[in-house]
Amino acid sequence: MTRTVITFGTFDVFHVGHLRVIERAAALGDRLVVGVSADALNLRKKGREPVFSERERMAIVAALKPVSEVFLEESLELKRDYIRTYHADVLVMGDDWKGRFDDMADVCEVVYLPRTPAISTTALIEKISGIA
Ligand code: C2G
Repeated sequence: MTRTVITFGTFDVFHVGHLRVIERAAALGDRLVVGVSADALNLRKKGREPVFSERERMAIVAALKPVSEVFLEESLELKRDYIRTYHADVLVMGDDWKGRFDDMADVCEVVYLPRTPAISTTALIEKISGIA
């Protein structure tokens, strides 16, 4: 039986922390499906537009070797539907989301992975803005 893993993220200004979580998520199963958060969802959630558009972010994530399939995550509230649609056996999230999706445990296993320290999209944007 194929074990499907699902994970979600914005993956804006793609960096090694993003790569590591995707690699570790993929290692938990046979097939990794990634929900890339929509521009509109980001605007609602973070109050700013991502640097790269949803189409660009999806193209980058889809090109990664450990990723089998990508889709657009339109709402945080639709997690249960996405898990069902993609027949996910495991939901993986970074531990900045620890506890937030425990209620999905009735439809799949829920795993929180530790974040890669000392790197974030926000810090990168600040660093690059300082150089310009
Ligand atoms: N991440 C990580 N280490 C970092 C930075 C990010 O492991 N240094 C992980 C996050 O924990 C997350 C993934 O990379 O699992 C994507 O991070 P973001 O792009 O910041 O995703 P976010 O905006 O939190 O969107 O449904 C949930 C959302 O779509 C998650």
